[in-house]
Amino acid sequence: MLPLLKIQLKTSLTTSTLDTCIPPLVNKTTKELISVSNSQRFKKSFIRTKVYPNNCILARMNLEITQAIKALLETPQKIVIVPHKNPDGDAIGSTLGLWHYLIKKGHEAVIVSPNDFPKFLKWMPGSEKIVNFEKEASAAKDLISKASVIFTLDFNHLGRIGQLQPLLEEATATFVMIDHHQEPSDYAQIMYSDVRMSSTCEMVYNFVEALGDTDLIDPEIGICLYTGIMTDTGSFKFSSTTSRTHKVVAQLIDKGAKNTEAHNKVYDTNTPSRLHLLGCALKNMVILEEYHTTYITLSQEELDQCEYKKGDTEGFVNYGLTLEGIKFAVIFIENKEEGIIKISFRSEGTFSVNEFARNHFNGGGHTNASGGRSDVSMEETTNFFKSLLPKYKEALEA
Ligand SMILES: [Mn+2]
Repeated sequence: MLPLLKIQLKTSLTTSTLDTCIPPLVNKTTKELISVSNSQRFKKSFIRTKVYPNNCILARMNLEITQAIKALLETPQKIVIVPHKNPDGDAIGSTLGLWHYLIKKGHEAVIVSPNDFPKFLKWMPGSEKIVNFEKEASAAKDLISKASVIFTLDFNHLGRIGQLQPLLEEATATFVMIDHHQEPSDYAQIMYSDVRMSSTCEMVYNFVEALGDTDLIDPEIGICLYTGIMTDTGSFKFSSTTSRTHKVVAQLIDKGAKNTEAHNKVYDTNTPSRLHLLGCALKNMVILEEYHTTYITLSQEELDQCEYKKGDTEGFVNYGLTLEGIKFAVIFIENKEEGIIKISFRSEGTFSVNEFARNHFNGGGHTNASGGRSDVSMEETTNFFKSLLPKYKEALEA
């Protein structure tokens, strides 16, 4: 993989003012940019974007990135699009939205997912064409080795793609990252990384818009992007939701995305066993008022009793935050097969569960939503978790 052009948009601007601003002009053409980095081929070189005024959201893709992408996609490419392992609504929505768009533009494109995704996303147009690496390893290998461009969507480092990691590390394609997670690693030659974005789907909209192609957005692209924005913003309620998010969603509805259908198909497809599992989770909820914290545990035995299927526990962690005065909610889910406890963290306000997960549970994510893992037993894990809380007492009161 040759470093072609490193561009990173990574600033921590306020998201309180909602108007968009135009990125500053860059006085270099894409050819110049590419030749600059070609001369330093094996050096890791970032071309950083300028600092933006402190009171605006850069809602659109910056000019340098746009130029680089345009140059890259000028001729038909063999493209592989990769979401993270255990893909969620945003990962599947963004890869499918981009896939439909790239096909329309005349590229050969395919989505290779590290593993399967939940049933409540399988209605999305094109989802049946996604290549599942766990089931079709040799086809996936072949596609990745022959790709000229690899898009990685909704994750920030190659450790998030499980068994696909070594294949992507060996790939000779040009990498494009589109992602909104914090602290992205620098494997991609072109990085469209912006932690202020509500979702990768919103960024794919920006991507299509920057390339001047909003006319190509049809009901299929629209519903894919709508669904990812909807799931990643908790139906437009998380603090990452801006007026720009609503404007993008409005555009998608105008383009034919059936918004009510997306809500029904994602949220109103419970099975009795899933509701029983939710009941079990809520029964197990422990409330630590002193620390404005709640946590839920689900053992493998409890999962088995409720005929657990992938995706069944999606969203359970959020129930803790619906309690008055609770700022920090956690769910610990045992996975006997992998020998780990999978953990999801959610917070309200300024308490960073990204840092918490990073510092103590081999994970990370966003300020208000992150994940992690533990290799010891459930009891040891929750005891360790509780032992950490006094240190954060003040932060959890803020
Ligand atoms: Mn996302």
